[in-house]
Amino acid sequence: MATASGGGEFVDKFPDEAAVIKASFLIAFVSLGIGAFFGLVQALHRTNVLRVIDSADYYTMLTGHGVLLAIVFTIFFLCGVFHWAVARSLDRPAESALFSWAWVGLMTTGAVLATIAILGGFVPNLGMSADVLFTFYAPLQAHPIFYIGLAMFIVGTWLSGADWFLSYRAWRQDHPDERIPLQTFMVLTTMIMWYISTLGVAVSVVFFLIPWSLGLIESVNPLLTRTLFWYFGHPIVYFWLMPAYLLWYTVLPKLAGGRLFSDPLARVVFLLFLLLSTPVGIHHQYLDPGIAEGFKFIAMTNTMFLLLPSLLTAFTVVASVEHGARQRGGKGYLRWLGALPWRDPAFTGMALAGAMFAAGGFSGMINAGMNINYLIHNTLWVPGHFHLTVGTAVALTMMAGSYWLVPQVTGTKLYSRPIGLLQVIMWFVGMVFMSNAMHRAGLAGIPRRTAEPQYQNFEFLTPIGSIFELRVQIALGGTLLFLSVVLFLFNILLTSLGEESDRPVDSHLPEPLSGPEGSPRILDNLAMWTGIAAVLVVLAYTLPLAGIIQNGGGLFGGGLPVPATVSAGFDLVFTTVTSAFNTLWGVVA
Ligand code: HAS
Ligand code: CU
Repeated sequence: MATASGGGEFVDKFPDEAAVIKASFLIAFVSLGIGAFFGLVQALHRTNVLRVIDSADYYTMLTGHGVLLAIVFTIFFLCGVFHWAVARSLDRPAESALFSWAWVGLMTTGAVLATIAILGGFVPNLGMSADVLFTFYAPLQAHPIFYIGLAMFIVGTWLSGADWFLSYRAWRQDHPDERIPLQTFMVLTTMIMWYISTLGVAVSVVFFLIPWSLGLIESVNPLLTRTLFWYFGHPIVYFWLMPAYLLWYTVLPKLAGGRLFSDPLARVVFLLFLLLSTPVGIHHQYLDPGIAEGFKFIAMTNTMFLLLPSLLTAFTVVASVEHGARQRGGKGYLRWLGALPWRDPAFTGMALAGAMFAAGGFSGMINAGMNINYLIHNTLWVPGHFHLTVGTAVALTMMAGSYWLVPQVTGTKLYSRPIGLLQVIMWFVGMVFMSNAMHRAGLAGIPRRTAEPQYQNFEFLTPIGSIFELRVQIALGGTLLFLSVVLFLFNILLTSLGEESDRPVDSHLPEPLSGPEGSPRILDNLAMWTGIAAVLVVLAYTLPLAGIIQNGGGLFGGGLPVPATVSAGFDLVFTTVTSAFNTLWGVVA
């Protein structure tokens, strides 16, 4: 990692890349602003504190909130960070600036089209709407423009990955024997995971949802489009998380005054995500009829294995931060925490994001248990979980990271560190209120995805506190979060409009304490890991998909309703395995 971009600002060394990164960040931040505003309106509406929209428009807003924040903001920011990471860690510009602008352009056009289709929902006469939420599976149907926009956006991300692979290939020719620099390794493994997982949503959008919304086919098999969505819908959460992990592994230790504890461990973590992110999607479908319990059980087991890379991350990143604190004179079992640079908004924001992720990971473990999931599925618990994960571990890390990254690509000085610090703390406090109350509301049975959670003549009960207090916490938390975004955008806007700085950011990233040299070279064999990941996906999905197609009236549905528990696919495996076992047993005994 060492001296890759040593000397001078990133923008001076890689002006073309800096321009692409700035454009990606700009689109990310505009989406963040609009999405956060929608979030505020929803939080106040749901809690009955302030109602400025019709309840019917709530779903239009909710879709805008989800798509703009969870898809457009996160992924454009990812593209900016990855573009930065590849250029700096390979120490070379992209192969073709034109190609980079092509993916920025395609993704932007796609995002704009999808947003227009969503916002169309506010204007009934327009005949265009996409109130399908960010989980856009059937039977909800959107205007074709929404799906076409999404398809363009995803193809754009494929091209961005190609851009980074091309850089890597060119670098490899000049450095035939070197280990892949860590940041590039992280980018490439994440993109391979993305290629594998987006195949599911691409098939769903291109073969089913677009033809169906255009009226070319009469019906779809809803469970099939749901399953294809979740095939992609779980790995996308790690696609959001990996840029945050990239920053936690390679930047946070430096900001803490230390060095990454172990480079090989970081590689293993990213490989585990590549292997395990996709064959778990069915954990979003524990309550779907039409998928046999056995497949759900397999998805649960895989999900529990998938906790490992995050637990390893908790260990490695905290150890690296502790190393930093001790370098700064920190002592004791926990007293070292006081020696960390808490006045630096980039550090504090990322550290608070990590701390909240520990809680979000915990609620994820609860979601993942098949039986406990029945308690919380479709309740406000789930938004509580994902506002800690994507909404904090990812979003807060991205905002905090911006305080360190944006000045490197603009060449200007961060406008205000104190405002930055206030902003990240405000996010933390707002999220403590909101996510805690959402989790508790979920346990009381309050549903998610509804403008009218209060229902008439029905009273929800909570063992501790009161429903009123939960509503107040959600409204207060949501308001603080929105104000935090306003502060962030204000700070970044003034940073980018500021004068050129003569004191560049200290962008040098120190070598890890334990480098890649001693670790097996097989870790860098990307083709092999891709092959294994593909095999795992085939094993996890072939039979469930076959069952869904067979029992759900074929590829395009329209048949009989899906039976509640039967799955021919699983029965087939089960009987084959048991009869094989019996035969084998007969031979042995
Ligand atoms: Fe999840 C639902 C299970 C992680 C996002 N999840 C969702 C939805 C979203 C989402 C958006 O099994 C809702 C989708 C919808 O609309 O329906 N999730 C998990 C599990 C994990 C997990 C097991 N989720 C995430 C991440 C997300 C995300 C990451 C976004 C980025 N989730 C589920 C399940 C459901 C679900 C079910 C379906 C629920 C239902 O019924 O609908 C795990 O990956 C979590 C592992 C994490 C840990 C924490 C490790 C701690 C770390 C902190 C390090 C500390 C630092 C601080 C850096 C084990 C790494 C250092 C600083 C110092 C000062 C020392
Ligand atoms: Cu998941």
